[in-house]
Amino acid sequence: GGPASLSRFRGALVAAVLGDCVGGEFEGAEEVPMESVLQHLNGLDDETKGEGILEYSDDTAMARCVVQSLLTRTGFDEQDMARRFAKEYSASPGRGYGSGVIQVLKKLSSPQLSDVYQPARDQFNGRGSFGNGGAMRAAPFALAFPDLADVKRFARRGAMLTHSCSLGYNGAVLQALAVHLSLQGALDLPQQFISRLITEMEEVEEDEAARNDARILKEAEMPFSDRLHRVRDLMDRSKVSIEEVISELGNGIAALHSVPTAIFCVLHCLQPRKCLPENYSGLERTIAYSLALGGDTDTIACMAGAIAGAHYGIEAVPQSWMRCCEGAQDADINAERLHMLYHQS
Ligand code: 8NA
Ligand code: MG
Ligand code: MG
Repeated sequence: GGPASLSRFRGALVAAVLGDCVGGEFEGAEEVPMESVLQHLNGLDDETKGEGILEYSDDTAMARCVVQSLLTRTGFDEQDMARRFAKEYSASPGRGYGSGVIQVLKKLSSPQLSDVYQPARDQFNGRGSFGNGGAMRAAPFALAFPDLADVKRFARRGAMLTHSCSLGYNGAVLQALAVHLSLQGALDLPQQFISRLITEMEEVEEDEAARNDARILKEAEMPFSDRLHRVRDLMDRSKVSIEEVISELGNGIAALHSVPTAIFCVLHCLQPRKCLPENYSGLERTIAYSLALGGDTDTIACMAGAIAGAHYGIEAVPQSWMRCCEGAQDADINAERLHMLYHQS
């Protein structure tokens, strides 16, 4: 479909869920042979398996709260979103949440709470979390707001409900930007896509608070922009090993070690790759490749899935994968609602 077509919305929201569900199998694994990935994915074609075999985790649980909040409030409402996060956590605490964020989610359910951003600020001795929990649920912001400034602003504020460190919330801004650009068809020109992300993130990271956080954590002055330059360098190379991707970009639970990685996975899989089956669509390649990196596989595949899904559209999503993943049908229905909201505003 054309820019911001319904197919792209459906692809983005559904593929994020698929990435989370199929990625759960390898979460935390240090090494994941491609053979194991392909075996796992081939198993999804098994017709005897019914829907919902693979459960979604915190990534999808929180993204669903973001979607419901944006749709119900027809825009960003931090009180409502915070309430939904807290309610979802208390209803299903076993979805694999990060060990720190659980404290925030418990505090957010307190009726006495006056500032919904305060629990996140209290994390890690007042430094806030730099985990990828804000970024993993950022895609819906790109699917609700057509305006780039809104996408940046609301993705940031939505992430700050749990992640007050700039290395956490700026990961969410980057992820939402990547989905926004992909939705417009920007991945047709990959070089321009990455340059645009670098320009945008350089502006985002000019911020004094961001510079201060980077200094304290002994990161590059503009950590996300720096990593995006590494993504561009890796893109330009004819051969890149999994080990190099991991050492250059990371595969961990920090937003800095996973959002640029997810973006790289999408860019790398725009073309067919020798290590991946020829009959795979670009979207299937992206998810399979994300899993083969190991580490925080569910979250990296979820983020890469959202960006890739916005590019290839729902037609690139295998029906058999969709049938196996909990929440995929809901995501498909919600994508249509977000598409309407996006085109209304
Ligand atoms: P979070 O905010 O609890 O952060 C995740 C972890 O990052 C924390 O538990 C800390 O260990 C560390 N961390 C974050 N900020 C700081 C800081 N300022 N100083 C020191 N340590 C810090 O949770 P989140 O919502 O960001 O969760 C991110 C990931 O955790 C997601 O991938 C999610 O799926 C989940 N998860 C991951 C794994 C895994 O093995 N990769 C396992 C279970 C859950
Ligand atoms: Mg998870
Ligand atoms: Mg994860």
